[in-house]
Amino acid sequence: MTVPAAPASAKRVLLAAPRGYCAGVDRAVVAVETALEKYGAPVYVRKEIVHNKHVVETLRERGAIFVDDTEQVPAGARLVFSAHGVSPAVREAAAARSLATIDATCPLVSKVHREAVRFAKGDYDILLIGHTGHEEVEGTAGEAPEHVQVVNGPDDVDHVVVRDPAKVVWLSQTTLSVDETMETVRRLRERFPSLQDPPSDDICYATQNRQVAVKKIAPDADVVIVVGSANSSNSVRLVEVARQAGAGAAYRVDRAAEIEDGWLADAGTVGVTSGASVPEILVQDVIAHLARHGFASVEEVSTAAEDLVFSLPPELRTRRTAG
Ligand code: 0CJ
Ligand code: F3S
Repeated sequence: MTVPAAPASAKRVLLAAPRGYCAGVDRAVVAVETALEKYGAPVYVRKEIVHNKHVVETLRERGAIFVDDTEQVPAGARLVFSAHGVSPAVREAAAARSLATIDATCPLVSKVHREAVRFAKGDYDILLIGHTGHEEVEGTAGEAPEHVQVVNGPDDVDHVVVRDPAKVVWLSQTTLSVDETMETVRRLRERFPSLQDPPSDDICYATQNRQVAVKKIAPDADVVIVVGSANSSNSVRLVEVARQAGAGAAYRVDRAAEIEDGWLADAGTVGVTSGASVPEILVQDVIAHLARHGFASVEEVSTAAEDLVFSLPPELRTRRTAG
């Protein structure tokens, strides 16, 4: 599909699709909502359930208490693990406090955990491409700390030291830039020609689809606005991908009020997208803001259809009565 050309004078919005919530985020947010309904407030959540300010504030108002550590949760209370996953050490710490845990880890993150466990059992050196300090990376690395080393990107490759270059595999965080990760892998393979690939893509379908969609609109956009929070890896990657794909400029905002008039002053076409942890209401607020600034025409540019849905964690599934 080609992006329709705009008349020279028209101000328009190109709205990327897919954008916004992925299956794992939807499941995690609904898990906290359901836990609040089922057990009543408070429900404790370890870290931000997803990396979005609006989501966290809304759930906090409804009775969720966000903590950094299991130590902050009263013994015996109910604790939800965030979509980004946790290490076995965190699970053990929760069990030691007799916490009733609900695991909202995205199944696609759990899949990477299983890969790490499997390759560690085979005594591989595991090169985990991802961002040091990100919760997902801490959780995955924590499955096999003796075998995993984190590679932060292409410039980190020269620092990698392995025991046996013939027995090395790369895995990755689910929310990275596909292009940058392929460059990291290319450089790793230059150093370790026997480098093994993961059994399947670790960068998830939602991350990939949102990057493909923003690449489609970016070359025609004077400005791309990405809705997402500053700590949302996949949202920040969308800003970078938009710039690399030819957007005149690209900015991240948490909400419409953060859009600066100067960004729009000389723009004819504004691209809009959102990260996987971003509720659609925030995008619609941006669309309304742009309409008030003369960008009344909105064309959605779709590069994929998504219909994946994950079932809730088992503790929260409603039982069907027989009959
Ligand atoms: O790691 C994940 C399971 C992705 C969750 C959705 O996005 P977000 O913004 O909460 O997290 P990232 O910082 O990983 O993109
Ligand atoms: Fe899961 Fe990917 Fe979303 S790993 S939480 S489907 S961004």
